[in-house]
Amino acid sequence: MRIGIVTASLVATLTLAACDHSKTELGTPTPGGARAVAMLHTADGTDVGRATATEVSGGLRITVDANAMPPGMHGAHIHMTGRCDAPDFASAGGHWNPTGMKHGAMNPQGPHEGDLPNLVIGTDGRGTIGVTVPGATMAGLLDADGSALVVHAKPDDLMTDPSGNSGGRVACGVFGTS
Ligand SMILES: [Cu+2]
Repeated sequence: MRIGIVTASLVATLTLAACDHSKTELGTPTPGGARAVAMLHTADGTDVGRATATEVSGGLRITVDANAMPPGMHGAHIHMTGRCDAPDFASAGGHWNPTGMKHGAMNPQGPHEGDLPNLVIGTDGRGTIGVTVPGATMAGLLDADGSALVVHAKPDDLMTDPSGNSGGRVACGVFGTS
């Protein structure tokens, strides 16, 4: 048994040594990192999935797991205010943009920290996003007025300020710790 423990700790040591460069690599999981969750719902209150934000090296890891949504591409962003008042979710405000950039990953003056890749919903009504947002912090996400994950009716062109021509807001969820 003792040999087993020594072997396990040796493997752990070697693994740490081998991955030493990862300390500064964007997106590396942070031990004990905080996590926030947003339950997504439509204007009529239907549950359509969830989003998570997790502290990682150099930023926040954002995931979206959506279901029962219309197939196709939908713009998805973190918006600046943690309020999802139906029917239009305008209460969530504009995109989370603490660094004062323009909208879109393809915009030379972008992106907003809240800009995410399009959410691609399949014929089964399901879709996911998994992305790391560099520079984003949990303290910023969960500031005094919070933040929300918003899914739009149309694709985000990832370029046109302020919201990529992504149309109306069809689902929304307020980030909170759980
Ligand atoms: Cu949006």
